[in-house]
Amino acid sequence: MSISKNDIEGFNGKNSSQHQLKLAYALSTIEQSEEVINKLIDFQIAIPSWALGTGGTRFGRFAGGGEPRSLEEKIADVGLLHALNQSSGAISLHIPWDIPQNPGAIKALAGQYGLKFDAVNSNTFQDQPNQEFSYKFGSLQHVDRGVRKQAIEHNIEVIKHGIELGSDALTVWLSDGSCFPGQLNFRRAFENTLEGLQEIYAALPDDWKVFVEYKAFEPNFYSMTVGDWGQSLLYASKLGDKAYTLVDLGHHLPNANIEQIVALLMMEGKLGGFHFNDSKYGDDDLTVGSIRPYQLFLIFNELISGQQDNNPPFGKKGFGWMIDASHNVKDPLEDLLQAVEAIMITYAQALLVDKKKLNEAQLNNDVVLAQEILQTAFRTDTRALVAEARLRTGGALSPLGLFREKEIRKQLIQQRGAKAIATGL
Ligand SMILES: [Mn+2]
Repeated sequence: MSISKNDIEGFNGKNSSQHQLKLAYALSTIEQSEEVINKLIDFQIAIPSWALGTGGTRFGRFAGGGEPRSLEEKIADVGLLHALNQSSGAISLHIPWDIPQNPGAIKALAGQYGLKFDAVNSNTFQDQPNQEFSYKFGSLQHVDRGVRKQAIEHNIEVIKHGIELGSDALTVWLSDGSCFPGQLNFRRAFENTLEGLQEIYAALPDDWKVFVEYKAFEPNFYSMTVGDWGQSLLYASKLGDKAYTLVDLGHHLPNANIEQIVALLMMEGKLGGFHFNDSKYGDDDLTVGSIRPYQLFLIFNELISGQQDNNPPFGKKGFGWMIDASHNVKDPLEDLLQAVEAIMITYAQALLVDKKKLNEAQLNNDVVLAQEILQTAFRTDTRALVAEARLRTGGALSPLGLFREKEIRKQLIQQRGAKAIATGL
C-alpha cells in the first residue's frame, strides 16, 4: 500500500484555497514564520516498529485488521506515514520482534521509502522461546552471572543488527527491579547492571551511542534498577561519552517536572533520546499531546533553549526522537499521524517564545510577564505553518484527511486480511 504523488497533489489542490487563507493570517501575525517553517521541514521523528499494530493491555487486545505481518510491511507502513507527513523519515526496530533476515534487502527497501534506521532496541523484559535462562528476576541485575551474560550477548547481537542497517544507537530499557522489599540488594543490582552495561558499551562502534532509558515503575512495583533520571545519569556518566539518558514522557511518577529534568540533562550534555507519548496516571502510552499539551510545550521550550555546543541541533543527527505509544482503541496509523502533528505544532509554538524577553522577565523577577510570554507562544495557532512545511516538502496538507479520504485502512485490510496481527506488545 502506498500513496502516489498524484494522490497528494490532487488532495492539496482541493484544499489549497482554505490553506492559503489560514497561511496568510499566520504569516501576517507571526513574525518568525519562515524560520519556523524551515525548522519544521528539518524535523524528523522516528516511528517504532512496534507501534504499527494495535496495542494490548493485560486484559485484552482488540486488533483492527490490516496490521503489518512482516518487517517489510512495517517499513511500508512507516513509508506511508512519511509520504503523508514528510516528518516520519526513520524507523526504530525492536529485536527480536523484528530481526531482519536479509539486512541488505531491508535497508534497500527502507531507502526506497526515504527511511533511515533510528536507534535499535533490545529486549530483556520478556523470555523468548529457546532462551536458556529466564529474566523473571531481572536481566543485567540478575544474581546469576549466566543470566547476565545472556542479556549482554543479546544486546551485542542487537548492535550487530543495527550496524548492518546503518543505525547508530542502541536503546536499553530494562524492566529489572523488584516487587517486594528485601527481594533485592539495591547496590548489588546496580553494580551488576553497570558491569553489564560496561560490557555492552565496549561493543559499541566508535560513532555509536547508547541510550539508557529509565522508568519509575512497572513491571516491577517496589523498585526499578533504572528507575529515574538520576539513576540513568549515574549509569551514563560512569559508562562514558557515548552513553546518554533517554527520557520517555510516560516513565515518571505523576506530576514530575519533566521540563526541569530535560533542562538539567541538556546542561550536562547527557540528554540523548526522547520517547513521546502522554499519560493521565502512569505509563499510559497515550497519544502525545492528547492529555497535557502545555507540559509538552514547556518541554520543547527547554529543548530549544538548552541547545548548546555540546548538544546537537534539532533536525540533524543528534537526539533520538521517537514516538513510543500504544494504540489500544485507535487505528495505529491514524494515531501516529496525530502524534507527529501534535509534536510539530508544539515545536513550532515553542520556537515562538521570545527568549530575550523571557530572560529579562526572569532577571527582573517579573513572574506575571514570564507567564505571559510563555502562554502567548503556547496559544498561537501554528497549524498553518506546520501544513505549509509539509506542502513545501511534498506531503499532504492534512495527512489524516487524505488517509481517511483514500480509505487506506480498508485497503490494508483487503490486502493483509482482517486478522493480520503485528508482532509487538
Ligand atoms: Mn520508551
